[in-house]
Amino acid sequence: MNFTDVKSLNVFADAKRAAKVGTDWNEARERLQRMLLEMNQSHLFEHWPEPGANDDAKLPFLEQVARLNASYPGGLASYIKTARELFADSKAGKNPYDGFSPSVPSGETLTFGDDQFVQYEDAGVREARKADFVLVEGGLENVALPLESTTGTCFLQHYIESILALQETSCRLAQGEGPTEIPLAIMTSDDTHLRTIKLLESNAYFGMKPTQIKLLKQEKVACLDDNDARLAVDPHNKYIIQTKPHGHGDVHSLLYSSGLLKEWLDAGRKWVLFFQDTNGLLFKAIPAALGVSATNEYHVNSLAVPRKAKEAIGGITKLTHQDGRTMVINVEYNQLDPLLRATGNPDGDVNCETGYSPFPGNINQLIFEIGPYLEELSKTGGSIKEFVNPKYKDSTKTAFKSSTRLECMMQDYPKTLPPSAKVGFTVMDTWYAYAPVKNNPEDAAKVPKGNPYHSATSGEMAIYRANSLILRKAGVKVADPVNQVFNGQEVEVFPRIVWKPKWGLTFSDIRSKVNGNCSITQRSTVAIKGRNIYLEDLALDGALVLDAIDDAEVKVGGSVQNAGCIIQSVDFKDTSVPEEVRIRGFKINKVEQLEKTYSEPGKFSLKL
Ligand code: UGB
Repeated sequence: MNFTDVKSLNVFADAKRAAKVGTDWNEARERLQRMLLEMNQSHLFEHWPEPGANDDAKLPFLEQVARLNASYPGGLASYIKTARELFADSKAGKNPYDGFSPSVPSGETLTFGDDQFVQYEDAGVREARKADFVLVEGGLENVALPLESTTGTCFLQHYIESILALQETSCRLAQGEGPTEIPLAIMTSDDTHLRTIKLLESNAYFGMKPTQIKLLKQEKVACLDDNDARLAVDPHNKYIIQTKPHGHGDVHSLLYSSGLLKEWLDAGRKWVLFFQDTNGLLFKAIPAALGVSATNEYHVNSLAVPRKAKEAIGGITKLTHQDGRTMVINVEYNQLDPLLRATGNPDGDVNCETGYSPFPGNINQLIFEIGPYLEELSKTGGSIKEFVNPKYKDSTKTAFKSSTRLECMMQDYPKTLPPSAKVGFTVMDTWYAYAPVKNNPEDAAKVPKGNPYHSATSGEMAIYRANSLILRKAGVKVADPVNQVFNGQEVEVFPRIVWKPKWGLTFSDIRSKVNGNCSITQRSTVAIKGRNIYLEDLALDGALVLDAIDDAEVKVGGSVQNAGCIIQSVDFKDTSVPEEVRIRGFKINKVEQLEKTYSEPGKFSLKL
């Protein structure tokens, strides 16, 4: 077969079948095939039998090519061209930050609970009704996993309830002026789309109106086999092109092309808040961070935490070019070390005298002002600077260990902004802002000593720790933690204190709900589920669950002592236990707990 002749690649020998798919489709197919041949992709057709043979495989193959072509700005030709350029740069060892030298930027640093923090929280809550939330959820983690096992609340439920709590308080403060709902967009992928719909539908959208939530599905991109960007076919089926996720950077083009961003702006909305899938602490940081954006009029605000050297989070860095240009941007964790070494810091990514990297760690929680954001996307269409990360077989850098693809990251958005853009960042303490669940038990146990585990174990313990420390700041006597090892990870175990977002949206909210002399012992558990529950002179040594409808105001005091809930170790290799339990290395055994529920409106006083 002559591979330069597109006609000879005709799929259908059978004229009837060709007619069925239509002339338009056949012409489009021909254009696509011609493009692929011109782009040196004839290997895709080398194994094709005669026209008419194996049509059932050829047709879906061409449909996949058409999808890949349509979902990438500029089509596959542009994808292949960019890949070739990036592979050539990578082979030549070109530093993407050539000409720039890094330094530590200065940004807003917050201290939980001080006066300034409370003021920012207040400003943030007022502004929240004009906010839109965007969850990037195209990766493999699962927002259906519980963020803690005391109540079993899953990540998505917690996020939605937090947004609803913000909405309720913010709209009440605005007294009916302006928007009354906070929308949530979720970027899914083929890996997560259906399961997210199922999770939402089977839980009545966790209390949100179905119309408030929009799902935007990102498409995967084609994998590439070599420096010439030859499209990689599946080793088990040559009629399928291998694909992989393009990265969370897709969120910008999807928000733009779907028209959602414009819709939000037209409805009088002002902010977009991006967040990632499994950080159970995040919403403790949101009100103050939004307050910082509003007060400082930041077009872009990145949330950051102190970063341990070599921790797998990017470093917020000031880059100064030889020509005088500067920008404050995330330098990804795998690029920070080589950049530092190449610019006169022979030790690379290391901790300074504080025990942390001097560069704040990017937690990829970004707050953008919609107006300037949409204006910028109108110029770029939302495309974000891409990069490649091929793993070479040897130092000749000619062959890859496995196929790779172009990737893009949402935090790279400010890279193309003009110097006039107001780009800032906000550093918060890790204990209340960042505890993602990214590592399985084996990987977590391998994390360098002193660096965070980022596992289901540490993620859950971080919730109890944060809530304990917050209650302490609010005046409650919360006992010290004990150290325990689960799945090979040593963690501090604080009392298991959890509350619904509507109970404690901000620090001043929480402070107003605890009074007198309250105390909680280390072995205790408390779950607060009602908005208007007030703790006053409560001594807890055991387990207590409090629930009340919004119209019931309940004052709870006295002393509780019972056998409580006991933490039992579980081995992550024990397959008789469900995975969501095994990955944390423990389960909670509810031996004895006191439960009080108020389902009638009114004022109540409960003396235990
Ligand atoms: N995600 C998508 O929605 N689509 C994709 O194609 C890929 C991911 P990872 P990683 O603070 O935790 C990021 O894979 O590599 C979603 C930042 O780049 O967990 O750990 C996915 O569902 C890094 O600078 O990202 O690194 C998830 O919600 C640092 O900030 C999110 O994107 C780090 O996160 C992140 O995906 C962090």
